Amino acid sequence: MTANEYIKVRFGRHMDQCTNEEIYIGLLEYVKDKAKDREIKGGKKKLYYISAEFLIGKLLSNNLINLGLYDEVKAELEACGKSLAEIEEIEVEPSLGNGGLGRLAACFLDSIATLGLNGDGVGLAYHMGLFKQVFENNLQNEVPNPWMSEHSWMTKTDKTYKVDFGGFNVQSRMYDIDVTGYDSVSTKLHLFDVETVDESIIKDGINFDKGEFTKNLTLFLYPDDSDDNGRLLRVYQQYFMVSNAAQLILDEAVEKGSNLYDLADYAVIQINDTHPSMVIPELIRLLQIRGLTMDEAIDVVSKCTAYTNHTILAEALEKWPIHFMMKAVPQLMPIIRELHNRIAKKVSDPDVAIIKDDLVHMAHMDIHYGISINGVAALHTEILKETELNKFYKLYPEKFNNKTNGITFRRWLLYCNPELAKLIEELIGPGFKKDATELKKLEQFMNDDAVVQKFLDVKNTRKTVLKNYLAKTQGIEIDDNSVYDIQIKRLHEYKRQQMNALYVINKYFEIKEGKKPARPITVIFGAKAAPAYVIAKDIIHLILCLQEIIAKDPEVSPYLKVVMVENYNVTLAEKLIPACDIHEQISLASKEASGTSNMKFMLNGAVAIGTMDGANVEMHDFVGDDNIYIFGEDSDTVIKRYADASYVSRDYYEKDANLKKCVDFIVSDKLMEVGQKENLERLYNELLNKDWFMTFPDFKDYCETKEKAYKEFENRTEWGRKMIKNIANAGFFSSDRTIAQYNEDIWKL
Ligand code: GL9
Repeated sequence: MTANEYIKVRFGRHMDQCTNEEIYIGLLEYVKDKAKDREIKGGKKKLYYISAEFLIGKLLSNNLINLGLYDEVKAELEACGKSLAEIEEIEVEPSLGNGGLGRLAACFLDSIATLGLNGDGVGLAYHMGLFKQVFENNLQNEVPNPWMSEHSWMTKTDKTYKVDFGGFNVQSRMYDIDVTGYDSVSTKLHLFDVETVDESIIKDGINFDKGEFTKNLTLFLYPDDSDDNGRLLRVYQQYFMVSNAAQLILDEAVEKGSNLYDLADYAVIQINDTHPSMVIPELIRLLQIRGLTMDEAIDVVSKCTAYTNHTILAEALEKWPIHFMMKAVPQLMPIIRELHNRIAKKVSDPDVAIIKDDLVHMAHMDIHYGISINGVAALHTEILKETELNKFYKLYPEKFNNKTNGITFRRWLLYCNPELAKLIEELIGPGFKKDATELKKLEQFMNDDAVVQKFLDVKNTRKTVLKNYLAKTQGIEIDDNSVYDIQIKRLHEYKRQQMNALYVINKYFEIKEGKKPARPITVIFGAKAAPAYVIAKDIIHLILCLQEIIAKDPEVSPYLKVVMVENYNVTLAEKLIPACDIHEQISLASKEASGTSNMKFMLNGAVAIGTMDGANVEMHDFVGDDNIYIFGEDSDTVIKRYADASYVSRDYYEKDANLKKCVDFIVSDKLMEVGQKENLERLYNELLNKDWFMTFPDFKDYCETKEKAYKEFENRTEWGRKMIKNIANAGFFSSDRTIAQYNEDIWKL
């Protein structure tokens, strides 16, 4: 049945008689039906990818592409005067993730289904997602981001579980989202919700009563954890997620014939960051209830779990106070103590203990009791082995492995940049759609100027698409003849948006002094700041203030434009990335575990300016010095600076007059005209007295490297060759490669 016929049956009317809403609902159901036809006939062993975040983005087009229906449906719609792009606007993007970690989980699900692997995602159905960002008076405000509606990708199942907390229990329900593989099977993302959740307790912005756990459990992702109830809520959420996952895993294994002693033949669990770590004691607990001894249960579970580390920042390596655990999940504490004691008997070093100073170290539990621990890029894994987790590496060298991140080329090329996909297909045929390494064949065209011009033309087309999109959706005007310089990622000091902002100030002064750039520059930012992360919000404030004063300055605005897009999300990324000329990957070396937008930009023919950090290092290995702009101190230097505590930001400020001038501008009268004194002074003082992520030592090199990049951008043909070199070498960064490696080394499905 075609979509048109399906809709006719559903609504009793031909497509051209239906509203866009009706067509959207019809297509949604049509796709669900088609996905059902392809449901994987599972083998014995199954992967459960448990994650607090799944940043899935809109699904309609993605699913149509993966099901091979995209062109057909698009044509059907066009035949009756409708446009898929307009229908797509009806879909609301769920904000079930914060950044790379959540988007990675979504790319992984796509690749798992595409490779035909028996694996499902497990997470939570947050009603309001993270939050929706709105700007007011140059400040970030947060409001709820509801996305569930009667007609959505979620299908209500009849699976419900009881989850016990200290002093009360709740009833859960499982909702499923189909995950369609590209020309392959479909699998599932299971999202659990609480039957008693109550959206009406949300008041002004994203505030709600944090103590009403039965009502608030699945309202938000990462609720504010600046007080005890907020932190407790996170423990409740995590336990709710893993208790449901554990019950589901055991049910499914038993259904397939497991006697539970052989659970590892039926299930392997990937623990995505430490949020799902409690799945280990929870499974042990449930196995004991089902008749295994503690010894047996520990033995069984120790063969089933694997842990991925996504960061070396201490703030993200969760440690929960015992008194929280006793309050929220008292049934787990005896098991966690037992797990702790067994290790303590063998290894006396408190640094590797599970319980230390009355805190439960979640990552430590994962490492001792799992089969694998992996980092997410080569450099990151080395840092884990040599420094952060060195003591664990010495204990279990065989458990450590690297899995460099990847992205799905379906969403990040075929869907978001059809013009580029078409050009590539014309040049090397369609094989790259299934085997990303075939992109390498593009290198043969690097010296063919006519072909190079075609890549430049596609880029220009996409720049105009972005220009029109921003005008329409955000009321922002940009010049598509300018160079687009883009930094999009969570707002965090280690990612150093503040350094990019200082560069903007530097350029503002240069223009004022008469040094005009060869071509206008458009600096685009997109970032949400965690609601309780004060300095991150101050950095957003600075950027928005710069945007305003530069736009109002007739001397500067013809040459420089700053744009901070509102509510940066997957949908915006899909428009920004294909249009980008230069992308900013400027984290302090050693701090960005991998980065994944870097890969998306590379695939879309943008050139990076970046530090030797995360996956940038591997990108550099592939394309060489001429095709990526590397600057700044390397990770060894940075790690030494931290170790000997030798960094004093003020020394740099005093010695470098240009840097001083840029930093001082943050608290100048000019900025105070549009900004808030409190925020700007706080940021200024932070940089001057701390600058924990060392922007000042890299600033000069950063400015000079950007000048070089802008200059080389003017040699259009040479630039086009750089673009091709980047696209041709992006194949390694397909999540199909990453997932194949996970399966070969860890999951063994
Ligand atoms: C992150 C890292 O910061 C990124 O460098 C990495 O690419 C991704 C995926 O591995 O993981 N770690 C982390 O905690 N987040 C990351 O993005 N956080 C969020 O997304 C909230």
